Amino acid sequence: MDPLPTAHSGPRKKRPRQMGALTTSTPQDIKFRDLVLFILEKKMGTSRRAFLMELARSKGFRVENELSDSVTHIVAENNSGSDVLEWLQVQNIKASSQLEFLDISWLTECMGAGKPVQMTGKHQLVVRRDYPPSPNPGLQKTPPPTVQKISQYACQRRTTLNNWNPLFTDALDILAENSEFRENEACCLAFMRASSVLKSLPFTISSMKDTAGIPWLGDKVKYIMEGIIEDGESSEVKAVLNDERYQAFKLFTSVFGVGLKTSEKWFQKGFRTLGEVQSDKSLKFTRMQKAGFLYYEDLISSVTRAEAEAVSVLVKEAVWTFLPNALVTLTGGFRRGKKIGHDVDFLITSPEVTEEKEQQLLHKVTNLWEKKGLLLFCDHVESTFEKLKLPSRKVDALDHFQKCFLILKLDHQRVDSDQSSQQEGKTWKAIRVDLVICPYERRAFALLGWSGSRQFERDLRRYATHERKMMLDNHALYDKTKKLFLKAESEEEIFAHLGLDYIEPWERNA
Ligand code: 8GT
Ligand code: MN
Repeated sequence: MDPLPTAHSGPRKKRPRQMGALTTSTPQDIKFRDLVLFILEKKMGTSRRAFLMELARSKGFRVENELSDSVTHIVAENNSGSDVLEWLQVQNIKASSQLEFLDISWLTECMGAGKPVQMTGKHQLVVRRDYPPSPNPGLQKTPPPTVQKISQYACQRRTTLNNWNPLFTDALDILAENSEFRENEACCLAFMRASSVLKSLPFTISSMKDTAGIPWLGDKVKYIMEGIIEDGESSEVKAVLNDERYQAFKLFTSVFGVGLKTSEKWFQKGFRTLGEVQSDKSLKFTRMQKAGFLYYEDLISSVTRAEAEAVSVLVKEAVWTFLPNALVTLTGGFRRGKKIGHDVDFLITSPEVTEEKEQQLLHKVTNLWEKKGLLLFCDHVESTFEKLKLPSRKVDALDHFQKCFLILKLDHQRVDSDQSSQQEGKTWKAIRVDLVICPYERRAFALLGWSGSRQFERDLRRYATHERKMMLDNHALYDKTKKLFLKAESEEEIFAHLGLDYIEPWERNA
């Protein structure tokens, strides 16, 4: 997770995307810095590939010779999405869910236009990423004849990473993000809820008839969906992607430590690129933002599961040096089965530990890393946890446990089958890591809260409040009718208290 906004210039939720390189490290002739292309040679041939690469570069596109983490778009000819995925698998490269697979027709149109053109359904080589193909996908593609009632709450739906409606959900996610950038909370929530419910469907929507009975699809959302069904793309989304404010905010918030407030300030000052921001002498950067710029390239390239596992080993080694019986659990997106993430989140807890020892642990761990030269950035947040405080009513409440937001130096050598974009001479990658420590008796609540997704968490709290007259947060569950705290040793017990069927972590990708 990311630190929540503070009263001053605190960072907000940031999703570093693959935004291309910083001005300093890319040649002048790259015009479109937020795309990094890789052209697949398979079925295309060496000379045609070389010709296309040169052509694209001459038009200002960044084209990589090798497939690396920074690549955002793979362009292929005469290959299906599954062919490309298979090729990646043979190369032992994991496809990130942010990687676009595109047909050559997209590149040809871009060359014609002299700039990136909007990707539509006809360009996209559709494969279901993140999950192995199901044995009989044909059976699932159409809506089941008797549609079960779909709950308005994400915590009553099972949402795996097997998204059957990426065309719609990608569009809605962009619109939600744009509303967030414009601080239009109601709109943002509407788009997020719609996207979330579509992610839980076990079939692809192919006509508006398929949307009957699906909650959260308001008029605006339906209008967008109709556009996509008719034209393979949404003109609203297209307009957002070309919008100056959206592009600038997207770029600015991709820097660790930069949230909406800072982005707004930079945008108002007329800045549009990171190079412009960095070269302005009057701006003051926070320690976090300085680190964000310093490790920008590493931080925008997604963390792979192999990297997360390697970080996990580092964290366990350090924690167990001081508390050998501590439990260290990988949480966040990786616990939900995601193959990539923007950071690595851990929950630490230990039975039979004094409050004092617990309070010191994270400091001891970061001191140890500092001595070893592994700590690139560290921000400790002390605990404000009080045992008797009622759970927060807010769905996006801050949690009160002690935590630290870090950037660690991860040696490539520590990563199994490392495929990461090893820059020449650089033997490590900067990785964002969050550590949270909680009292042992709170571990089930903390684990549930830190496993996400954010939409799943919001709906769990909303469900507790509105359907059960209970209050749930990362620390506790309180029954308002009985006026007592409900204890839980496991996530299953929390679901049971709430009268919910248990939803596994990998079904919480709402
Ligand atoms: P990722 O792959 O982008 O890292 O996805 P993620 O792991 O799901 O998101 P995250 O931003 O790393 O957050 C991990 C989980 O921590 C989220 O699902 C969120 O519900 C939970 N979380 C808390 N407290 C806070 C908080 O104060 N800020 C944020 N951003 N997330 C929090 O429990
Ligand atoms: Mn995370």
